[in-house]
Amino acid sequence: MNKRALALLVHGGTENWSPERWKRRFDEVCGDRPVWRLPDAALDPADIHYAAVWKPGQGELAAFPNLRVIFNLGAGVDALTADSSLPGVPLVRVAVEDLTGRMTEYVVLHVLMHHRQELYLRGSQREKRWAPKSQWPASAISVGIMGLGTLGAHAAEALRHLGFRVAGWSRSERRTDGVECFHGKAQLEAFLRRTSILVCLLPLTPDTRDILNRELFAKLDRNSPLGAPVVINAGRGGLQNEADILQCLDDGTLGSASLDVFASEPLPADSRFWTHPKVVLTPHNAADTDPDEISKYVARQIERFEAGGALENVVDRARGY
Ligand code: NDP
Ligand code: OXD
Repeated sequence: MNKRALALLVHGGTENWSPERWKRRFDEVCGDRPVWRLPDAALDPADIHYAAVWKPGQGELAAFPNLRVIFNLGAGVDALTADSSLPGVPLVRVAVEDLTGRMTEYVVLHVLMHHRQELYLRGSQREKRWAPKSQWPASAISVGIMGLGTLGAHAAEALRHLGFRVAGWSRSERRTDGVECFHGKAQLEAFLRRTSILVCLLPLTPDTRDILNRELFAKLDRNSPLGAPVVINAGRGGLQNEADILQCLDDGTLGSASLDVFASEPLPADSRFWTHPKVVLTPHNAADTDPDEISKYVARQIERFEAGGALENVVDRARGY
């Protein structure tokens, strides 16, 4: 009997999300399992038992009557949970060492960039100005990470080893060595009051949408050597109120920001974020999901599932992440 087929729906539009590249990798790791890159007019939708997807169109997955499992090819599933016709089968997300390590690199890079006054120093270099300002130690800076899950907990550990005072905020109570842990709405203000560099690694859900807004920024610590606080968002664009960020950078409520994600991606050419002197912008590449690693991860999970084993990293649909 033919192995149950897998449909590949990849709509990222960037080099890492080249559908041809993902198809080649899935063909290699799936052996004799048919892998269909969609759209393909020759496909009978009833043959599809598994779907591996990145930003599928609304309703695309509902076309497969025999679907057993959906594998999201990234960590965040907001593009899927937004689809009201999403089949009620298990939805598996990515939570692997490779992706986690990449996000920690991004977080450490950007925390250090603001802590070590890189925006000022690059400006000095452009102007051939030899004028170092005094530099404080990492221990003078309190970093607060919103989201203490797979990514947040790992980044917290790396920052702690560099000497930063690290706290985290989650939905439920968490304990992480050397990290001051806060949870729930009731503890959010205390978490913000002690935070001078805020890192956001939350998933986008109805509870977290627009959470990064003026009211929240106004509660951050302004008494650190940085002066005005810094925001780093690598979660999702929908977590941030973009008009508030721009206004807060302009009026000094925020000192600077690193933004990897935006409400509209690709970021429109007329966005002020592109040229804002206090913004360090990256094009949603804080942590790429690697086709080599993730195709193997999906193939392994399918083999285990067909052998009667449990799927890993299944999304809790009620929580939305
Ligand atoms: P996890 O599900 O492992 O962790 C999510 C964390 O957020 C948990 O600590 C969770 O709390 C917390 N959280 C969720 N909702 C709330 C809430 N309402 N209030 C307080 N805390 C909340 O996710 P990951 O760490 O794997 O990934 C996080 C996000 O990072 C992804 O959803 C994705 O959007 C983004 N991402 C971005 C990438 C990029 O390149 N820019 C790459 C990869 C991911 P609790 O611990 O109690 O469950
Ligand atoms: C992800 C992403 O969620 O790359 O994995 O944004």
